Amino acid sequence: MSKTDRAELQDWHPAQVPGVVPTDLLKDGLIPDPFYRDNDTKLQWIGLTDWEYRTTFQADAATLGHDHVDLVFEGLDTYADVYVNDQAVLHADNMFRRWRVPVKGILKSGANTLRVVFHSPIESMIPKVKALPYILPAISTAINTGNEENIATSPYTRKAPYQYGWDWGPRYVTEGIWRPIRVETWDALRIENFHIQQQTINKTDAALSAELSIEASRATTANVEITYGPLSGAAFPVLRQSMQLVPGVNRISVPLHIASPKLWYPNGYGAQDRYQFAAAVRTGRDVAANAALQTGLRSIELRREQTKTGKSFEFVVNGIPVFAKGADVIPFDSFPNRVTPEIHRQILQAARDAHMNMVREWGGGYYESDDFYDICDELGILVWQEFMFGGDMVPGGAEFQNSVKQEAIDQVTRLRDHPSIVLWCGNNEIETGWVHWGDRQIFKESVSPADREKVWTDYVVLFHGILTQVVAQYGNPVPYWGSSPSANFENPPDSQTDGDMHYWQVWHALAPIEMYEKQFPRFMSEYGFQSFPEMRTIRAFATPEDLDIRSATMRDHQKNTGGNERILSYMLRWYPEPKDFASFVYLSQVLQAEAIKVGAEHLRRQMPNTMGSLYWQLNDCWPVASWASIDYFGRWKALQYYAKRFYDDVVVSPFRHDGKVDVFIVSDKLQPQNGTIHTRLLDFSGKVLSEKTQDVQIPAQSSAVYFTLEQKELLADSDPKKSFLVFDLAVSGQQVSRNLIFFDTMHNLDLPKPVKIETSVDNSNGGYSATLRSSALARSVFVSFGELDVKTEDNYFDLLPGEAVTVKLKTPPAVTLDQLKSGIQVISLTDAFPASETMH
Ligand code: BMA
Repeated sequence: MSKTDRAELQDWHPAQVPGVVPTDLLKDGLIPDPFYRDNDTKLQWIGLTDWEYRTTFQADAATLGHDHVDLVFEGLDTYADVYVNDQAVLHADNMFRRWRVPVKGILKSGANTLRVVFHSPIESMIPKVKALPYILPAISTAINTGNEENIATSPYTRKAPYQYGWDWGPRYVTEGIWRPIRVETWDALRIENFHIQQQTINKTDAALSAELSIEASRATTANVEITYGPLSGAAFPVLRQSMQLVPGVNRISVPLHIASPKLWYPNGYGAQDRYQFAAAVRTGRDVAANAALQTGLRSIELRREQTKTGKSFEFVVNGIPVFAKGADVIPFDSFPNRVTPEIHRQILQAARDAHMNMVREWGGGYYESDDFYDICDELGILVWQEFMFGGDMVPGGAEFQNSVKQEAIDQVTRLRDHPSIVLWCGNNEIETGWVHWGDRQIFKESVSPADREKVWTDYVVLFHGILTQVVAQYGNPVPYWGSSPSANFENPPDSQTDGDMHYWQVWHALAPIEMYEKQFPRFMSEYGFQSFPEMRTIRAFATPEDLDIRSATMRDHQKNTGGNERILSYMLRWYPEPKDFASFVYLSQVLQAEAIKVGAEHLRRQMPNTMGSLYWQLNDCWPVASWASIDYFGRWKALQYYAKRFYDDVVVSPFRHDGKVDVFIVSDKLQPQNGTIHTRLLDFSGKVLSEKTQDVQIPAQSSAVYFTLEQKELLADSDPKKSFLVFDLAVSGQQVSRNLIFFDTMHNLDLPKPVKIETSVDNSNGGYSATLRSSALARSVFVSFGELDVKTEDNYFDLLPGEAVTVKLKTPPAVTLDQLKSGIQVISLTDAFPASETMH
């Protein structure tokens, strides 16, 4: 199956379709685990090799009896020559396109051969790129300095950009039949596409049209029947329309109305009602073709209106401005064929559980499989969908531009009936890169003014011409946005007054975490902070001697140069040095969660000036130190638990600055609420130093300061190193949000140490739970169960002195109470520091 000198690969080996070569090599025992230790650095030859797939398949008389027999490829990765019975039928050159090849004349009854020859995307492109007058700046040259001949081929190849290496992912340039192949037969006609166009949607009426493209092989009269109804329930009306088909593609539009429709809402704003639609095309009495889909009915607007402070940037769904709470999503695996619907569901459910209502599908990966969007539809997670351009400049030329245009049509028509998709965005960071990045500056200076102009023109043609037009024509109507971040050329990208913004001074430029509170963007689509995945995850790729941030393995599982040291350097600004590697790992998660909490709560407090907070990043594509809040194995980091709290619909968010504390409440609720804020100043053993209770009326969708505490007055008789504030917000007698304020960083406080946490595990009310109690303040309490796969309902929380917290546990069926009792481990913040620390 390969053209390589490796002896073990001169034979044919079984391959899985859909799949890619590395996962077959792994399955067939020909390579070690690509994620183990630094194996990724040793397996680069796979992407430098040509590979061949072959199979035989049977065609029976019934198949061959049809007028048309097509081979349909849902995705070929990437440069592929396809042969049927040794006849060339297709040359593919874009991973994101779907291909349909008529093969009736080539197939014979009985056994037929199919051969797909993949050419290394790197090796085959290098000579072509070398022959160009200039080489475009790319992400992968910046990251992979050891790149073959150091030539970036990625800008010229329509293939998942992250596979060339990213600052959170290994370089695995895959090849293979990565999406399904099938044989499709048809006679007089086939439905090429079925789509429900949402014209105008409101609570009284949904004005829709059923749009059909029908490919006919001969002139004939057809009757189109459209049936529709709620997803769960009987289908109601049938609409019939007859039409005269001509050979070729015929389009028909059948208008329809649904009175008092049940609308689809994002998570937190209402239910996710959906409808089903079916189309049947009859010639005479026979159904010649049919198709079905389901969708949700909703109106969508990207509102950008002049305001006092610039221009707004907010998503308005069914007339409701939605504060977007969420995170950026990257591919779920370096090898896309390993991602199952269960993995998507697990992580999207975690997003919903953390009160997220939006994910941004970042442009450096691949267009997700249908199940991803089905789950987003079901869970009410809005999708900011990018075209797959991750940061490389783009070439021009008709061939490349047509390929992207076709790719965009394929993907937009595949995905346009998903109500969750509310934005198509041209690319990630190409515009801001061109304006702001050092490597682009060097490039600009290295080429002629005419070439520089051409590179920019090629950018504008693609992202403000071709893609704008594809989305307008096929997009259902969903708004288009040229680049993230940008201000649609009305302002420079990364503006604080217009468009969306990525903020990376915290982290990449080592700015203080508190700088998050000095940003006032209209919509923050990226900001992030790294941490390590938990020890169980690390042990899956590292040996005991690797457990050091400077080891080759731990450096390899950190793709952002200097990232491990960066975590440590930030850590030492707030905390004492952790006592060992496991403590460092734990503390890195606490630090990340605390940092993003500062940013997220600040952004929410700026509502409605700011209308979105998407932190970088939700997930990982392999086990690694990264900005993710959920690791590769689906395990929640501290940040995911924190997100559940800081993204809750109603939060109390005290903001300490300039010697005072402004006590905000932020509410995303559509109804006003009455509540009370209970404020306590406590010492670390739980003694109440002062307290007050205030009734509050919380308007719908609001952020406001309810009162301000002067630190001087408040702490008149108390030691700021030994006391802290607790804010508890209750609505209708129910506790809904808690927040703590300390008066210094953790390493300057006299935190109690060691803290003894009493723990019991019980089996009551039909499930396991753990109850924790401490006589002194215990911060960032982390409950784990060794190698047992136990999911805790909450974790990394603060345990107030004397207060009992019960956490529900989710375990695999075989786990017993005794195992839980002997496996439970509980640590809190000060356990991470050496015993000799001055804390007491
Ligand atoms: C962002 C993203 C990614 C990158 C991340 C972390 O700007 O768009 O390109 O992984 O930064 O550096």
